[in-house]
Amino acid sequence: SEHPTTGWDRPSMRRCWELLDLTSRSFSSVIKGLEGDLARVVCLFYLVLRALDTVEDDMTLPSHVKQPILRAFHQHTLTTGWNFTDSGPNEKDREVLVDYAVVVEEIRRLPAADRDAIVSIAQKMGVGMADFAERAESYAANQEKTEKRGAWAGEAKDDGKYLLTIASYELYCHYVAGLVGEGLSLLFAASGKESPLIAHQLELSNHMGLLLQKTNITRDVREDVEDGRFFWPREIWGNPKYGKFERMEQLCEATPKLAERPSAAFKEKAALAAANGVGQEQALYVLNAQILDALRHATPSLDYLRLLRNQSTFNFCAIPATMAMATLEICFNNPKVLGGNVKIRKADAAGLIMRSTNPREVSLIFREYARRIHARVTPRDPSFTGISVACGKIEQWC
Ligand code: PS7
Ligand code: MN
Ligand code: MN
Ligand code: MN
Ligand code: MN
Ligand code: MN
Repeated sequence: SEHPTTGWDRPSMRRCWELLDLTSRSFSSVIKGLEGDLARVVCLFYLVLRALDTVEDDMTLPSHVKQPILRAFHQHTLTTGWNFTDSGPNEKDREVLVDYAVVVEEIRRLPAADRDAIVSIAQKMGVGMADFAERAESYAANQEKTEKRGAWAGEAKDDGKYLLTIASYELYCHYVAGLVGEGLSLLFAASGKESPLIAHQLELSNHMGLLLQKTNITRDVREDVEDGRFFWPREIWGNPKYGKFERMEQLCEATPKLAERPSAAFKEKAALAAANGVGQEQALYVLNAQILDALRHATPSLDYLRLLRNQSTFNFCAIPATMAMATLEICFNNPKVLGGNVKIRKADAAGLIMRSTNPREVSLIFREYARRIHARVTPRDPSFTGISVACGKIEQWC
């Protein structure tokens, strides 16, 4: 029979487990694998953040609706009966918001330490998302004016449409993923299954979140650009050592959409782009620079994993991390990233789930992917030295 504390006896918690399966492609099984109560607590944390992210992602919501919801989401999370039914019909996870009252009901039942951790992370994340969304909004309002500003110059302030600096890219990733790592560490410590010290390893848990988020943002570039979302920082893609990109959209323009046959006109356009320094070869240099930037988080993530003592929390953290390394490896220098979405093969994913059970094995997996990237970088690539050094460091870490 089910462990009583996982809440199978309550209709509201049953619905929450269903919502987890409906909305999570990668986290549902690792969350269910957590020991005892931690599975239920992390499931609820996931649903709160999934709901918040659905509001953030909904480009059909006007700013005067989106802004206050993001900023007060932590309060809604404690308000009995609260829900939100106005998400755009295309939001894939809108059900979590429509049924949010069951999440609220279960959050209110949690021990205070768990509830406070979840609510305070939701507050910080919601405010961070709102701040970034506000920039995009002010861009749309002043579109002409902003587009006339110079290209890559390392300006201190983001212009709204694009993230300008690596620092602002990291701040955005901190809000949407570093804070998840921080919250999970708080919940691990509160459960007593991990040392209380893990809750204070904010730098390491942030690195772990950034490894995952930067991998996701790098892999999803085509889909995100087509949706009008520009997460790669101009400090990387606008750097003249890779090409002559003035708009982030140009990174995908010289590559046909995956599974579509390029027309003669398209090929002509792509050749012209190459001649102008904004072709596929240059876009791949930018992609590889994005991957190099993500790889900086690999060794600190291994350090974080080494602090874990519980088998179920270890698996929960290690599986997404090895998946991220596998994703960086298939994305490296791969034109398919610019044309659409690449995914790890099912069998490879299954192998990683089996193997990601102890720090030594995980270090070996990281080393293997680092070696493969290392072996594929060419001296022509402006990131050649950087990639070699970064991969060498990962290969030496265990
Ligand atoms: C609470 C497990 C383990 C110390 C909803 C796990 C979207 C990459 O492209 O949904 O939108 O489909 O595939 C997860 C650190 C966060 C960071 C972030 C909460 C690791 C809201 C996950 C997941 C910290 C913002 C999934 C960062 O991407 O993206 C729980 C340690 C949610 C973790 C988002 C992204 C997660 C993400 P897409 P996905
Ligand atoms: Mn996803
Ligand atoms: Mn989002
Ligand atoms: Mn999203
Ligand atoms: Mn994504
Ligand atoms: Mn998405």
